[in-house]
Amino acid sequence: MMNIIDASFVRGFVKMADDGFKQGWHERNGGNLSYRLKTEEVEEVKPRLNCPGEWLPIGTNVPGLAGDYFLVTGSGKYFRNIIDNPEACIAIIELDDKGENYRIRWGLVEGGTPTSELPTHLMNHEVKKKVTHEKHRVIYHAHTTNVIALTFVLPLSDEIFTRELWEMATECPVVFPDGLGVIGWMVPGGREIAIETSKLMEKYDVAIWAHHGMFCSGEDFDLTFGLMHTVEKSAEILIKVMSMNSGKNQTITEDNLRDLAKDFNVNLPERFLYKK
Ligand code: 2HA
Ligand code: ZN
Repeated sequence: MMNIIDASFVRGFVKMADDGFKQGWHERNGGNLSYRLKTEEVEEVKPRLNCPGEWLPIGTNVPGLAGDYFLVTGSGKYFRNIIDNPEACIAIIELDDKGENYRIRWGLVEGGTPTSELPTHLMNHEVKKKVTHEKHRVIYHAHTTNVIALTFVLPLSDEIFTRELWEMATECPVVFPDGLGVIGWMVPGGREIAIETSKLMEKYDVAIWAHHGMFCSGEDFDLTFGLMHTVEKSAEILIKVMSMNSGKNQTITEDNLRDLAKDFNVNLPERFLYKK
C-alpha cells in the first residue's frame, strides 16, 4: 500500500493548490479547497488512515454526505506551504452517519482543524452531489483579485456579472453556460453564508462573494481550476477595458503641442494634432 501523499487524488489536490498560489489568489492563509473521495480511493487509503479521533461538529448538517470522506485544506494553513508540507497543511476527514460531525483521519500532523469555511464547502458538496448525480467532487475558494475588484464597481446582480464576464472572452459562455451568482458582503466562516452560497450552487458552478472572493465547483481538479482561471481572466480583461475607457481629466492639448513645436523648433504635422 502506497503512502497517502503519493495517492493520485492527493497529488492532484496539492498541484491544484500550488497552481492557485502561483496565480496570486492565496495571500497568507486565504482560500480553501476540498475534494470528495471516491469509494475506491477511500478503500485505497484506509489501511493507512489514523485511528479515529473524536467527532467534532461541522457547524451545519449535511445528511446527503453522511459517511463520506473529504480531503480538505486546514484552517489557518498557507497554500504557499502545501507543496512542501502537505501532511501539515491538509487533512482527510470522515463524516458521521447523520452528516453532523466530522473526525480527522489523516494529516494536520502539527495540529489544527479543517478549513474555516467547512460549512460552505460541505453544503456546496451536498447540493452538487445531488444536482450533478455525484459527478462534482471539487469545491474551491480563492481570493481572485480582479473578480473582487469588480464587486466594488458593478451592481451585485447575477445577470450583470454573467453578461459582462461572458462578453470579455469568447470562451466564457462555453465554459460557464449556466452563468454565475453573486452575493453581497456577509461574515465569512459560518452557516449563514454557507446557506446563501449553496442556494447559488443549485443553479451555478460559480458563486462570487462580494469584496472577498469566489467559489467554484467541478468534477475534477482540472475542470474546477480551469473554471476559476477562466472567470478570473475574464474579469482581468474587463478591468483593463474599463480602465482604458475611464477618460482623462486633463491632457496635453492641440495648442500645447503647437506651442511646443514653435519653442523647440520642430515640425509637428497638423494631421497628428486633431483628435478624431
Ligand atoms: O482564510 O479564505 O474565507 C481562509 C479564507 C476564509
Ligand atoms: Zn476567503
